[in-house]
Amino acid sequence: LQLESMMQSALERNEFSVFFQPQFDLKTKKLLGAEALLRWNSNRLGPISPAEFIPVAEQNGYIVEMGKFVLREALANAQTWQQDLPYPLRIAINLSPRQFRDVRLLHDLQKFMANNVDPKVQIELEITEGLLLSGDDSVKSTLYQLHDLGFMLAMDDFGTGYSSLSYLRQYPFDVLKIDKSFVQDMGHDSGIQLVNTIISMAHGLGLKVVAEGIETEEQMELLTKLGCDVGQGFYLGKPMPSNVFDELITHFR
Ligand code: G
Ligand code: G
Ligand code: MN
Ligand code: NA
Repeated sequence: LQLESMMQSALERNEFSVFFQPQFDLKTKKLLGAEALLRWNSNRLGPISPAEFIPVAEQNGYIVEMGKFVLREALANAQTWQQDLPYPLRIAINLSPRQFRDVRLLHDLQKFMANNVDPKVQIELEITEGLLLSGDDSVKSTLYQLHDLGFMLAMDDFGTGYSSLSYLRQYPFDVLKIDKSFVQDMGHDSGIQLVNTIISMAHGLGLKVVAEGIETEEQMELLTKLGCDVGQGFYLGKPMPSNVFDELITHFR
């Protein structure tokens, strides 16, 4: 209840910011882009985790305003970064179910896309499995419309919900993000086999694979050997403020 009332004024007080966690091509080691992650540093309570405040914002609908803020910040930075890069930069943005179902979503994203002056920048929308469970036709139709508008679509936290890989065939996903729990289970042979199977099946369905939660060199090397396309995790880079990402970009131009 306290969070809820504080949230209303937090945007105006500039308590929110967007951090960027780098994603790397595991074969070439090139910086591909970043996942945008919302951060809240409350004047009263200090840093509050999105795991805590996002569910509240989903409940009261405030997530829609927050989402626009994230998109605005992410696109403004991406345009600047793209000017320094000889290849397309990809920025991933999380969409929670409430945002996805909001009637204004398509219109807002379309507007942002039109103002995104550098068409090289690719925007990837991360969606969780839970959204697909409803089997709702409007979800499918929205996914196709977003894809037609030029957004890339990623299935986030894959494996933590109930959907299967074959189920993904019905939707226009470009990317599958293996949940960090699977990466952390690669200490066992059975864990490695599981990740291997997910990667092969995803590739069979024409999806690129991003592994998240890479915390060690061993995990990165195993995933590279298994043919995983993209890596993300504390070992490769923590979520960082945009001015720190500015610095990272300079090594790849
Ligand atoms: O960055 P961190 O691991 O603390 O994020 C915790 C959770 O909050 C993750 O599930 C992540 O997807 C979600 N999250 C972070 N930023 C955003 C955002 O901008 N929008 C939405 N909808 N979820 C976010
Ligand atoms: O649900 P989603 O995948 O969007 O959540 C991303 C979350 O994972 C962010 O909160 C981010 O801070 C966190 N994260 C990113 N890299 C790592 C990692 O290597 N290890 C762990 N434990 N968490 C990570
Ligand atoms: Mn995510
Ligand atoms: Na995830």
